[in-house]
Amino acid sequence: MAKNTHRFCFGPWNISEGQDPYGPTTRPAQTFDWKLDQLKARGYDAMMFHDDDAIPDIDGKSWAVISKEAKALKKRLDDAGIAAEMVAPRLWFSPMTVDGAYTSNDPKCRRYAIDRSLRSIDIAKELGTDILVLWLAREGTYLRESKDGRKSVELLVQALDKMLAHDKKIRIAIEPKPNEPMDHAYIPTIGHAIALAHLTRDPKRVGALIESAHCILAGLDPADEIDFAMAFGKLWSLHLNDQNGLKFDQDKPFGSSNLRVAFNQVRAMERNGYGKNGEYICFDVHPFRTTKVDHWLAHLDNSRKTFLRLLEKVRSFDETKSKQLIADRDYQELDQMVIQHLLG
Ligand code: XLS
Ligand code: MG
Repeated sequence: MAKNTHRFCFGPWNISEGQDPYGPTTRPAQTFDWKLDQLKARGYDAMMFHDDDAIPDIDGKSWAVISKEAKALKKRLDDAGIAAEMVAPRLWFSPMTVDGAYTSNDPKCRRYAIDRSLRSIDIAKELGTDILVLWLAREGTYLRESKDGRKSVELLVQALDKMLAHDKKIRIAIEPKPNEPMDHAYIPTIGHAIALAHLTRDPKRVGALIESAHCILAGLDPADEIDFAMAFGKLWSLHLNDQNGLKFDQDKPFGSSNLRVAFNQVRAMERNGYGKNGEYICFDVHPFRTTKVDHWLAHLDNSRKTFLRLLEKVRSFDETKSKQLIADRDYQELDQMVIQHLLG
């Protein structure tokens, strides 16, 4: 197996209980401490946090209480030797974000979203990470006529500017996704995220997070999205997983649907040096609903195992031969070479 030169993480939500829109949980709820113990036992390096993973019932708490709880969590993480990779405000649950967060048509709701984001930045600081992840879940529409797309861009920029002004060190990684829960999201791809960064007061501190499944849902190749973001020096986090085409959001184990697409993602990461500046590899994967309690964490073990096997495949790929085939425009043979290499 390839030498593990990468650092890995996942979030508490990746040990999910099996509920879907059509049925209840299939596994019992576990405590946060149990999840942290599992993460550590599996040799992971860091945990990702939604703001309310870190501070449950965050909306009802004062900053004095939040800061005390964040400090206690930091100590718990330090004792376990686990870092916090990022904090992400969960802006899709509250009644205040029914019609969007930063792009809601209601100014009171927009204020709520910004205040909660600033709080998440303060929590990130307490937990020792400078990365705020924004999955812009409800920034979009079910009905295009219900919002003004141009105004929505301006509202997003205003919100980002407030966050950047709030903390001079924070870096914002936008996690694009083209749909679900919305029909159409405003920031569906990495190109949109990077373009948005350039309208803000400090473009250097606005970058991106790529999730494999989200690229596939946009009809794009995640490897191209990785190359694109890294050409701008803006890939600050990565959610590896898989997705079987244009279906519901599946968050399958990495490589589960398309090994070749997974291979090309690892190849893009390698050629761009992903991880050299301390970036983590996060697996945003979920167990299948059918998974029994006994096998509850296997999707995380398997995703990392597949990643490491593919890393080996990337490093042993015959680059000289592939260059010759490219020079000869023999793409048919190149195709077969990749297939044989993956099968071998
Ligand atoms: C959902 C997203 C979410 C983010 C974190 O589709 O992937 O899990 O990664 O807010
Ligand atoms: Mg994700």
